[in-house]
Amino acid sequence: MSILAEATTLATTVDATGATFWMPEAASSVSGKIDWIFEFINVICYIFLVLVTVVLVWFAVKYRRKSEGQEILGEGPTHGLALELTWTIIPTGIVVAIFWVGMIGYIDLRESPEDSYEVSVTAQQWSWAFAHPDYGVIEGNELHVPLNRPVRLIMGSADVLHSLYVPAFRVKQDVVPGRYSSLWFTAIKPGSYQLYCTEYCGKDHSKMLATVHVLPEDEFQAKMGKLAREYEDLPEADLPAYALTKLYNRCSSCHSLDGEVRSGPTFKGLWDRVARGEGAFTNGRTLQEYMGPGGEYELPENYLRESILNPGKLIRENYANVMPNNFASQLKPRQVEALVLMMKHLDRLADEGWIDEDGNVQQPEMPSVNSSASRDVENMEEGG
Ligand code: HEC
Ligand SMILES: [Cu+2]
Repeated sequence: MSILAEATTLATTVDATGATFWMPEAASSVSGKIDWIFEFINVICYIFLVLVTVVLVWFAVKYRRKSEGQEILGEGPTHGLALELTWTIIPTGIVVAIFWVGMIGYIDLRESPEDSYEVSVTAQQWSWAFAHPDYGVIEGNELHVPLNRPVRLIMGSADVLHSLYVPAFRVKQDVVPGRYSSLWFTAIKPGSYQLYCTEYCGKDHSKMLATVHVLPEDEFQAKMGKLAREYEDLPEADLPAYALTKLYNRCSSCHSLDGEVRSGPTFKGLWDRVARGEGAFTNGRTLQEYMGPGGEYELPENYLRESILNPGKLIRENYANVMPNNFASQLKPRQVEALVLMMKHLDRLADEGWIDEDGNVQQPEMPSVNSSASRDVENMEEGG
C-alpha cells in the first residue's frame, strides 16, 4: 500500500497545464490527480487488452484442429492450483489498487476546504446564474473566480435536472430540483474556461454554456467591485446596450432578436406590438384590454416589467407557462429597467451594429460614457 500512497502523492505534483491529445487543458488543483488515476486505469486496460489478445491468438493457432480425423477431446489437466491462485490474487490486487486511488480522489472531490469562497448557482431552462453573496453580485452565464483559492459552488435548480461540468477543472456534479448539491475546485491557472450543462435529457441543455474566468486575487476583487456597481453607475443612455450585452444571454434561449419563434415570443418588434396592444392571452382576453389610459398597464413599460417579474400572470396565447419566475430575485430593479429599455430601443441597437443580421449579439467593449456607441444610444434616447 505504501507504494500506492506514494504514487497518489506523486500524482498531485504532475504539472497541471496544457491540453494533450487526449485531455483538455488542466487548470485546477485536482486535474493532475484525476488525469493520473485515469491514465493508471487506462494503462491497466491496455496491458490486459494485449495480454488477452496475444493469448487468444496463440491458443487459436496452437490448439487448432490440424486434420480431418483428429481426436478433439483429449486427456488434459482439469485443475492447476498455481495458475488459479495467480489469476485470482493478481487481479484482486489490481482491483483493490483501483479502488484505493479512486476512493482517495473521490474523498478529495467531496470535501471542500473550510475556507472556500462560496458561490450560489441556479440552473434553469436554459441558463446559469452565479450569485456572489459576499459582493451582492449576480452573474448570468459568466462566473468570475479567484485564482489559487478554493471555490465552493452551492447549486440548485429552478426547474429540471441539470449538470454542471468544467472539463478543464475535471469536476462535474448534477444539479437537482428540490435540493442543493455542491462542488469545489481550486483554479491554478488564470484564463477563461468553458462550462457545460451535461444533462442531455431535455431540449436545450446543450445551449446552457457559460464561461469561468479565473482572475488573480487583486483583479478578482476589482472585478467584483465593478460588477456590483456597473449598472448603478451607468447613465440611463447606456442601459439598453448594457442589458443586451450582459443580461439578454439569460433570455436568449427562449427569446430571439431576429423574429425566430423559440419557446417564447421574439423580442423583435415586441415593443411596437405591445404599444399597439396586439396579441391575446390564454385567459381569453387581449392585450388591448389591459393597455391604454385607465388600463392596468397603460404604458408598454409596465406590461413588459410585469412580464419579466411575474411571467405566470398573463400567458401569451400559443405559448406555455415556462418562463422562469425567479428573475425578480435575480435581477436588480435597475437591471429590469435596462431590459425594458433594451426592448424599446432594439431597432436602434441593431442599426448601431450591436445585433447582427442573424440576431446574434455582437460583443463590443462595455459601453462607457465616452464611447461613440454609447453616444449613439444617447442620441437615440433624445430622439425618443
Ligand atoms: C425558458 C424560456 C424563457 C426564458 C429563459 C425567458 N422567457 Fe420570457 N417568455 C417565455 C415564454 C414561453 C413567454 C410567453 C408566455 C408568457 O407570457 O409567459 C415569455 C414571455 C415574455 C414576455 C412577454 C412577451 C409578450 O409577447 O407578451 C417578456 C417581456 C419576456 N418574456 C421577457 C423575458 C426576459 C427579459 C427574459 C430574460 C431575463 C426572459 N423573458 C427569459 C419564455 C422564456
Ligand atoms: Cu441543463
